[in-house]
Amino acid sequence: MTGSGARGVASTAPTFVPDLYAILDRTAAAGRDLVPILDAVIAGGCRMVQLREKEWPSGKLLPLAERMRARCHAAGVTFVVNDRVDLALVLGADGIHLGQEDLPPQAVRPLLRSGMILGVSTHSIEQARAALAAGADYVAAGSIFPTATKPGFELVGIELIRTLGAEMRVPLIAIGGITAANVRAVIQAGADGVAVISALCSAADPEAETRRLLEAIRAARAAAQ
Ligand code: TZP
Ligand code: MG
Repeated sequence: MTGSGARGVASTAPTFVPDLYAILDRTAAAGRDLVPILDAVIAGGCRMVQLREKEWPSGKLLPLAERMRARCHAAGVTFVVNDRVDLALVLGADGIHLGQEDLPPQAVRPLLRSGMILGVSTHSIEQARAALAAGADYVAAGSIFPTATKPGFELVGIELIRTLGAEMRVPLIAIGGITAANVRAVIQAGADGVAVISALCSAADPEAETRRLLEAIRAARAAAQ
């Protein structure tokens, strides 16, 4: 369990705090260097970061990923790689995040270092249950709200969080269109945390935005107690 009282990953993984999960993506950052954004979200108090890259091949991504991993580890921040199991292993990342069209979690788990976090993106009750049964350490569910990061992507709505919050035994992370203005409703619906791309990557001041999101999450939790 984490200090927040939310469900926590019961593995030997390094710090895993499922409150604010910052997903850093070059496209969402409009080509801005991700390293200063990473430094800003860490300075703002974020404890878990994912590198998401849909365009660059892994060889091109490696130097940036190594810099990001080193900074996360120096700060005690959990560092997860999206999609690319090979890169996560080469880097010694803390975890890997898989989508519905990536390699299945059952196939990937045996490749991972002991204690490595395996997260899975889901878009329905059935997918979330399957991810749990496959041994996911956390389940992400979305898109909760409309988002430019995945335009036209199926909206699952906050109702899915309400349903899954009652039955997931691992941290439930809401994703999709989440901002400081709407995060309260998502946490109150039962999410342990939220994953955020554009609200952080496109923020003029990602450190201040991180603080705003964390404050809103903590306020929502406090109100729910
Ligand atoms: N999966 C479901 S919605 C989404 C992903 C990766 C995009 C979330 O991005 P944003 O910018 O935080 O809405
Ligand atoms: Mg994927």
